[in-house]
Amino acid sequence: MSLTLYTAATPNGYKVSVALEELGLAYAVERVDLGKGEQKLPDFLAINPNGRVPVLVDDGFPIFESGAILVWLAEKTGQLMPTDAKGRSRVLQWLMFQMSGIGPMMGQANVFYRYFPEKIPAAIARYQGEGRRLFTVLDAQLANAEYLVGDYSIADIANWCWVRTAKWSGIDTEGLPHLQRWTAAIAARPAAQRGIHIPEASQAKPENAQEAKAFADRARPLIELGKREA
Ligand SMILES: N[C@@H](CCC(=O)N[C@@H](CS)C(=O)NCC(=O)O)C(=O)O
Repeated sequence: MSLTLYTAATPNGYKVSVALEELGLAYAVERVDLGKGEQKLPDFLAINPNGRVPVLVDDGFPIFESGAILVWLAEKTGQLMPTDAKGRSRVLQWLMFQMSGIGPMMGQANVFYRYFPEKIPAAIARYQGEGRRLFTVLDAQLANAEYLVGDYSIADIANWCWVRTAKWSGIDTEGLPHLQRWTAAIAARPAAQRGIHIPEASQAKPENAQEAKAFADRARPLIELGKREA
């Protein structure tokens, strides 16, 4: 069995390294330089037509979309997700909640709060507000449960890898004690601690700055277009 993770120091990439560490699987890491645009090169597009990290290649079979990778790993090992239909569905529900809500909303909050060359208060408020609303949903779910669904699962890993970066998105977790307790509990897990350093963020910092600049360059024509249409 050979596993190769194509990744970068980002929340979506960390979901997979945290899961692989938790499962104790051996894997090779191929760091993708997002700043240099390596994710858009033909070789990479052959394993992910969407041109984004992470991608896991399992014995030559490529899997893209972090949620799909987590399900693959859970099903392959029989761990981090129940095997009965209802238990599996509950985990998938909270995984989809992250993939369609927490991830995109926090991602857009980061774009408008951190990177966008123009500050658009309504856009920042919209994405931070929706992020905070989704946090309250997690907090309510965690009020009566240690983890999102029964035992620690891929749903916790997916949500945690984003929620732990709330400050960077400018989203407050004050007044959400269950979410805070859960965030700290997962942060204390050795596998989670290892996973969020694969790859090491310090190596990625200059590229992140480059990535921010590249984003600003790509966004400029869209802003000009918006002005013309207004
Ligand atoms: N829904 C995808 C999102 C992947 C994604 O947005 N990856 C970002 C890093 S977190 C990326 O590769 N960005 C580089 C780019 O957009 O070119 C997943 O969960 O795998």
